[in-house]
Amino acid sequence: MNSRAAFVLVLVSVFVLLFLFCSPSTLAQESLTLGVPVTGSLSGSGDEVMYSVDVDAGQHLTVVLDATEFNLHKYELYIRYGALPTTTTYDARGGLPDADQAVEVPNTQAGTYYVLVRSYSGGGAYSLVAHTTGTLPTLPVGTARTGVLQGAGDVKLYQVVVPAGEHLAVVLDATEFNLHKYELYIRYGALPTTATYDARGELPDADQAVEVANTQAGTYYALVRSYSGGGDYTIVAHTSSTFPTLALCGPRTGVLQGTGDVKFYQVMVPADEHLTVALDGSPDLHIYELYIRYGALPTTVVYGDKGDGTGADQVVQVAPTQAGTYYLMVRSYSGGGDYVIGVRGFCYRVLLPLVISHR
Ligand SMILES: [Ca+2]
Ligand SMILES: [Ca+2]
Ligand SMILES: [Ca+2]
Repeated sequence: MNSRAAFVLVLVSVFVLLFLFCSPSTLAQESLTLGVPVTGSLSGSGDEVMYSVDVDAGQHLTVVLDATEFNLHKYELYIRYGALPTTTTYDARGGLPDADQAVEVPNTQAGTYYVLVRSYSGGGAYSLVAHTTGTLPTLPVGTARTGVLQGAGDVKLYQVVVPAGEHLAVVLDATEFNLHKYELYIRYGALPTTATYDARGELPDADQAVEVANTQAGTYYALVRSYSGGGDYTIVAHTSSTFPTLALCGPRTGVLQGTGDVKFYQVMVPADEHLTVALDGSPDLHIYELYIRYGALPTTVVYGDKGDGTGADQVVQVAPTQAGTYYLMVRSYSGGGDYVIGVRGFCYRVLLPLVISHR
């Protein structure tokens, strides 16, 4: 073999080896077990890690990437059935702006899906988990769950299963740092993103609520995101049967943790009444707010009436009422403490004549 032929042979060998090493089909894949997170890390821009997950047919498969540091880096997440995805060939890709991502396959084929985790910019540690409906975190109606947002850009996902025709409300209550800014999105049948959703919370701080006035039967997905800051929270899904209710007779007590904290109530009334709801807060030098709205949760900008007291005590009124449900929001503008909230006068005017007339 002359030196020229030897050189060509070496060159060909190098290309074959390079092809074998760099071809995606030879990238090592860690296999994911449904519901079991694995940890990994991206070393920097362009770094890629491949995973595989085996599923049965007809599942709603969700793969969730949760950067455990540097949530504001930009990562990408791709999924593909039966073959390795690339940045240009895939079945689905994550649609969130930062590091935390999720992809889903609404109706799986039986077999193996391949998942590509990629850094668009930056690197750091993450956890990755594949879920089907049986393992994705669930909000059972009426039962609060606790969670943590690590900091700006961190994302958590939940599913809520409801029958048709319910008024669904998902309430996020930061249990610390109420003045951080959190976001809450909801979507029917598919994961919401910050750009694609059915409804989003509109309160200015951490505490948020989203609602669906008249549900479809099936699964809603809720996305909690930190716009800035992090901390502990509780999250709960309510339908009208579990939403905190103000009785027409008898007040309720509650607590505002501090500035920015929010609590909600519903009150059901007949038509053509004069509804007065009074908040007696303490200490009186704190400033609390009270909002009321018919048929939907009030926000700080959309409401039927707002109390105009100068301290912790507030009153809202509606006259004449529409038949149905009014929603109340108690909010701390400054400070925190105990309060009593109740419907004023209704017991006497509505229920006493009923009692008398039945004698
Ligand atoms: Ca994260
Ligand atoms: Ca709160
Ligand atoms: Ca008071």
